[in-house]
Amino acid sequence: MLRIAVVVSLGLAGSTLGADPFADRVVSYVAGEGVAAGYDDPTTAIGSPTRVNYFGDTVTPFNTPYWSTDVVSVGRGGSLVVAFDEAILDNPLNPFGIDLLVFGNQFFITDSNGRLTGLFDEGGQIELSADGNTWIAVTGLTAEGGFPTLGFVGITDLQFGSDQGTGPTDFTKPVNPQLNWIGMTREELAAAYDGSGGGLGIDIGAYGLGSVSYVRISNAIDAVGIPEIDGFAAVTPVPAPAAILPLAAWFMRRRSR
Ligand SMILES: [Ca+2]
Ligand SMILES: [Ca+2]
Ligand SMILES: [Ca+2]
Repeated sequence: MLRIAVVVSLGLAGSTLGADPFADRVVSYVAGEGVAAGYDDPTTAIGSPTRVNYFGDTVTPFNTPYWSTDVVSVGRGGSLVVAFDEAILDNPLNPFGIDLLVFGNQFFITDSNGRLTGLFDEGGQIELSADGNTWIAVTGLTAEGGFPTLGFVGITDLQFGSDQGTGPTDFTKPVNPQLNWIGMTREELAAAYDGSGGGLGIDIGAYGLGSVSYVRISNAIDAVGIPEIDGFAAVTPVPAPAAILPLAAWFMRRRSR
């Protein structure tokens, strides 16, 4: 009996079961210059990214969260630091090597035929830290430079988000970073998300980090754009089938005794 209990607890240690995959605490926030009235509540970056916006509309890559109860702005010269209670790990089982997802309120721009032509990205510098003291800058990526949020799978009205599709997307699953979305229709894009809720994917291992507990978003004093931050998520590892099956068979043998 004792032996079984130990095995079960080890099994849970590798998952997010019982733990919140989202940012847990605001460490500091400086609004900076140019922030619109009311968009200075950093607690809007804690917990799950927005699936249904303040007005009851579904969040899609074409209808992103924009109300002050959903997102916080990082103005010119401003910064936001959040902390995770459970450290984000450079787990080799994380899809595409991506360990951390940053959710802003960027959105895709479409042409008159509804095909994707660009991303409306208002920037935001990202830095990572294991201890809250030593920071590593994320290069070549911006806080609003990732895949815009998709709240549900099977949405009919992707443009305006008037329906909630067939079920929630996974905010801990990254979109394939190699996805070439230029020229796609809205429907093709949603299908290519493959159940993911979007977000900017970061491989913390690429920056020499084995774990990250703090994330800082900042904005230069002379920046053109002012980004909005909606949330942060740790990626859920996906064990390879070869690793799962023997373990599952072992559990079934135990249970049948
Ligand atoms: Ca990684
Ligand atoms: Ca924005
Ligand atoms: Ca939010």
